[in-house]
Amino acid sequence: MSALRERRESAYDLLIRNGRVATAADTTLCDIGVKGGRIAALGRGLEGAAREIDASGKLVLPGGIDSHCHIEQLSSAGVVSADDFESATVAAAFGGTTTVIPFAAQHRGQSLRRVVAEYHEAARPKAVIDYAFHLIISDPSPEVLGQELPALIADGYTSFKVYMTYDRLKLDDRQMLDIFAVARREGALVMVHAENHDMIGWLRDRLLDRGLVAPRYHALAHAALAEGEATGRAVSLGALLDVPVLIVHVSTGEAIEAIRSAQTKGLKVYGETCPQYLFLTAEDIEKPGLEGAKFCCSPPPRDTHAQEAVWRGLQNGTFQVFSSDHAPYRFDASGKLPKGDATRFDEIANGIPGIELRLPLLFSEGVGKGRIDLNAFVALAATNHAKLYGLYPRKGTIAVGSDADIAIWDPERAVTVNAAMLHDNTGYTPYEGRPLKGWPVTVLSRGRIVVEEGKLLAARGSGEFLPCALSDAARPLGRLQPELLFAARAGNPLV
Ligand code: DUC
Ligand code: ZN
Ligand code: ZN
Repeated sequence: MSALRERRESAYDLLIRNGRVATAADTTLCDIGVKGGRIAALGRGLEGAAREIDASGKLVLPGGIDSHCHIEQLSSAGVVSADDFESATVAAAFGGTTTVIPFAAQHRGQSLRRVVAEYHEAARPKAVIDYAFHLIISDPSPEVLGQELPALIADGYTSFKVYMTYDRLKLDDRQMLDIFAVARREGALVMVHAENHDMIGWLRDRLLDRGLVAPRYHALAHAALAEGEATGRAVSLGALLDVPVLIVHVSTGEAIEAIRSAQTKGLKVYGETCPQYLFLTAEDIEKPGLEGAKFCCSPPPRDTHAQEAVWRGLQNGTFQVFSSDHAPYRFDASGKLPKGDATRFDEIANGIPGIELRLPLLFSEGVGKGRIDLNAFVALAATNHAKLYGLYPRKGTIAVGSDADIAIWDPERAVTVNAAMLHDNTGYTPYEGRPLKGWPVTVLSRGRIVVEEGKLLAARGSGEFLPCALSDAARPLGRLQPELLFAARAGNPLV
């Protein structure tokens, strides 16, 4: 064998040939050469690899990033989600996702550092794809604000979620400002669950007083106005301190308007939405008996007008990211229905599964039906998540030097959703019976084949932790309000 031939044969570990390669920017017919887990070359007619995949007729896309999912998390009401890091990451991979960013969730009184260590212990032996962590802060004590949070941000936990509702998670405006001030100083990104706690509580109590306990009343208590008000307030709190904010799981026109109007003013306000707000409505929660509990999440699915507003928000760039908010609970007393048949709407565990179907749903109904183009799909599925959370360009794109995290999609594959075909541990899917077109058939993580033609090939524990960098998205505008400028002159250390 000549020296030249030997050199050619060892050029790549893997070649993906003849696929239509799409990024958030463009679509090209080309080959991808992978070496040492990274993309080593993009071009036509690449040669010399130990293994080749023929992607003729297929789409070759960056693996998805699901930056909002709850895995092995104990809810604030004490219910454990159905998936562990193995079942959740396997399900994610089968749906074309190669990175997840779940939460290390602090309950009141807990040390954030300890919480993070526990989530690592849970994830390390089980994850089959790569993962980072956001923090959930429910107890912004002086210790958390002054020491734990800055140290954790420096260690690669550069985003955190705060809640404006839920009895055991809710922060008041003052606590939110305390956390925003730390985010500003350290360069971290704040994610906000925006619903007005008192509006929801007031409505809930009126409904319960009247004996109205069925799941359908969950959607009534979580009024669209409660989400709109809290979204506007979160935007104002961010503007007061010149802190970028990301409003998560946006479901309604009122909230979309608040986000859009802030963006129009030039504020760094970002939006996330999820499959449940495009593909479900409050009518699903009205299903007979307790069946509607399968569709209860917060905020709840709303009506077809809200669905249209969410589609428009995806089309006009109000939303940067499309995540699952995967929060799976089994349909029994261990999960959704803590009091069995006697469970009232306000006792139902909030959350629905979606980690595997997130991208097939958006591809089929978005790209397939001409609502968004393929490059917008890639941005919403992967690239923008990596940019917002400090993982770009290692993750979220197909470029020389990036990790070879790739999903090869058959755009013609027809699939009818049923719970038995999915890989999570929920036991049901809210999307049962949906006909979809387009499916990820081969999924690679750092060049390793994780899923191929319906088979899992990656080993438990082969996923790696990803520390996140600070992102440009989280950098303040530098436009201080007069009140804050005054405080800064007076030497306020938070400014
Ligand atoms: N709402 C949340 O805030 N988190 C998990 C699921 C849900 O419905
Ligand atoms: Zn939330
Ligand atoms: Zn959530």
